[in-house]
Amino acid sequence: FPTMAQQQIQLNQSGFYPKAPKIAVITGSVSAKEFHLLARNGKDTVFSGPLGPEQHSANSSTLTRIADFSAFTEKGEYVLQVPGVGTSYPFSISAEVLKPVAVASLKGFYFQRSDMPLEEKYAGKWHRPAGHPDNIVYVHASAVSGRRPAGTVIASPGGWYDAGDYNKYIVNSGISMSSLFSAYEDFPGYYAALRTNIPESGNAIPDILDEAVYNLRWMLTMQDPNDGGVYHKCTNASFDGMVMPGVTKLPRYVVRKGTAAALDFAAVTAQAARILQPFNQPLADSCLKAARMAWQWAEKNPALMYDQNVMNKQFQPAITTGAYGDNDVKDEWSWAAAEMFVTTKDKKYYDIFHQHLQDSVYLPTWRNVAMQGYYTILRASGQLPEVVRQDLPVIKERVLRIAGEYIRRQPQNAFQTVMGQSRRDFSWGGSSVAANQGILLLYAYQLTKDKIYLHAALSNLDYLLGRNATGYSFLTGAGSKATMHPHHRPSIADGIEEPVPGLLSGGPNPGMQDSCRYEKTEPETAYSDTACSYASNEIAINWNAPLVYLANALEALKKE
Ligand code: 9MR
Repeated sequence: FPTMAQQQIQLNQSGFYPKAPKIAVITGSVSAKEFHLLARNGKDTVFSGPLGPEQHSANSSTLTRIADFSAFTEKGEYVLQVPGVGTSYPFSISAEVLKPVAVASLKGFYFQRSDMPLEEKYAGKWHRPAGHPDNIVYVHASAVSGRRPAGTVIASPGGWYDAGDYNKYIVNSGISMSSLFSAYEDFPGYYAALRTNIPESGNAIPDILDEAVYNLRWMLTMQDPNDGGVYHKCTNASFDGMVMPGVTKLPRYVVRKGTAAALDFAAVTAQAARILQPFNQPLADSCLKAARMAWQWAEKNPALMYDQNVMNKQFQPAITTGAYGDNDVKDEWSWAAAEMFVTTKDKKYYDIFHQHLQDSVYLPTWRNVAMQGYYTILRASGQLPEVVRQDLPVIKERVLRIAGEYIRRQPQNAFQTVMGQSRRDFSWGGSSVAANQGILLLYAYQLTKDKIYLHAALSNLDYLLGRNATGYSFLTGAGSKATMHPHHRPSIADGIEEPVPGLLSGGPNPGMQDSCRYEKTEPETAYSDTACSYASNEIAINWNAPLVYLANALEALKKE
């Protein structure tokens, strides 16, 4: 059990890169004026510094004081000591300190695989039999069409489970795949050498792509080959109980085709087509064909919104699993157009992207995906024709404006992270807000080479790994006090004390839409490390994916 002092001293529990900023946040009322860094034996003081002034957090009643030991750069094992408080968790300063986090976050996807056994040599003590085979899936009444009339059965095997539940949703797969593919495209050399010990490790394809292809093949089954439309999800009618995957045998359905699903699918398969070209030409070709068909379907059905409540009034059985409903698909058009253009170089797609440049652009979420297309255009900017280059200043300016705001407000945050500058950062899946802010800052860094952005991105990884008002590391298996009871069915049902590793909890969410026990309820403290709490402690692929990007990008960039 952590001591009182350990619970008062919030820091990245994994540790720090030697030359990077190093900050611990002392919470509560503290009278000491300085802090000390001690060698792990607790005897030798290697560094001392002044504690910053007391700050009142804007997101809770927490008081903080900052201990900044960035000036200390020697590798080793340490504890931080504050007179009158005590000593922190032990942590390391080393160039390798974040590598396990980077690898584990990607390996987390392997543990979400649905239809294959997780063997002990890859899954360790979390090995388990295969889950839902999804080789018999009913076309739901909301999704029947001419060639697939009522009663049609299709196969839709494979893919990752979305989260703590056992359903598979195209919209959420869309942004998750985009984050992983973009991670690869931005750092191909780094990922060529990254191994995560999955069954495909050692083939000629980087592990991150092998992992993504596992889900891609499922996504391809979600397209109706007769018309190019894409089903919104492959799901039970209602959520499974808290059991291991594959235990329940409830019927599975593919549900209603929609515009968001078609465009997210087009974006992912278009990106896959160009990335997989050198590794698997036939698969790349299939992806491009699928992307074009989905796009054409969307052109014919440009605003078919998924509204589960309306659907359930018309069709049986009622579907009550995750909705991922969105009533604005402008950003999906923008993103899909960007991916289609960069893969095909066909200017007709660019024209659509260009039309949407007048729209506002936001930090990426499953509902707001335009920024993913901005990133893709920026990445491809060196190879773009002149007409396209005219828009680049606008795209850069928008990314740099958001990043600039983050930097400007960071010092006012009582935890000095970028995460939490706005109360709204704390919402369902807020951990993905932190990770996506980090990614945006890394694009700003690549554009400017100004290290202020790199360091700000790192501050949000610090947030996720412990420098926050809850004192938890939100990544299972990482840190002295990490999430132990995520709302994740395998972790609940497997009888193993430790949760499945490498999964990112959603984090504080003052909405508290579950009715679980929360000890604290303010925006940055409304977190319940209980299996019950799906609103603050579920895990999800669209939260893990930006963490994969962020942690691995920092690893790839650490020499800079
Ligand atoms: O991440 C989703 C969040 O933005 C929504 O507010 C919430 C309620 O609709 O749903 C979240 O997604 C969940 C999905 O619906 C079902 N699988 C688990 C997802 C994470 O909690």
